[in-house]
Amino acid sequence: MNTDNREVSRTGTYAWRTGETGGRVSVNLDGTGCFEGGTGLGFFDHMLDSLFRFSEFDGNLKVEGDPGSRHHTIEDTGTALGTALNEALNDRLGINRFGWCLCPMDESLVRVSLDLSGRSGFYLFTDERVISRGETMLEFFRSISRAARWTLHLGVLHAENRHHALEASFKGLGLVLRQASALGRGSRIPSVKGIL
Ligand SMILES: [Mn+2]
Repeated sequence: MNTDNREVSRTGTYAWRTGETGGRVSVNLDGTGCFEGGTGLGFFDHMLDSLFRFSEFDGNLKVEGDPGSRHHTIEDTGTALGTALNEALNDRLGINRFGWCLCPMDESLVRVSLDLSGRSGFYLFTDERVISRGETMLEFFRSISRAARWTLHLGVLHAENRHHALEASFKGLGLVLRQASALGRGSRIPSVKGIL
């Protein structure tokens, strides 16, 4: 076994085809923030571009979405990306594990806290006047959290504009992913249990 994690390529891929959507995705945790491809949903692609930019991961995504349902396209893209990220994180050896930030965008302020724990969870606090619990874009955070096996707390602390609040959420997730996935602990598993 190679215990020098810097020599292990931290990449993941996933391809899928269901009755609703299909596609393939590849990610590289040690990238430069370059995002290629898309889902055909302009606003969602803008959000994914922000996520990759600030995580400094490289991503290539080709999704044939469900023309009848944005919900299916967004949810399945989250599952695919999460599955690829889980593969790229491998045994999670040597990572920081935790990441957190307060991310502003104009009047909106979002708190993002991430634990690459190996346990799936998504917890939401939100200003329901602007981002309701039924907001379709939130399906992405739910499905990626499930597939990537991480615990994510998203808090929309203040918002007056949906676009700004969502963009701060995606940028914030990028920032905390960069922090939590960064290598800095040699060959240690960052858990007292010894496994993530
Ligand atoms: Mn924007």
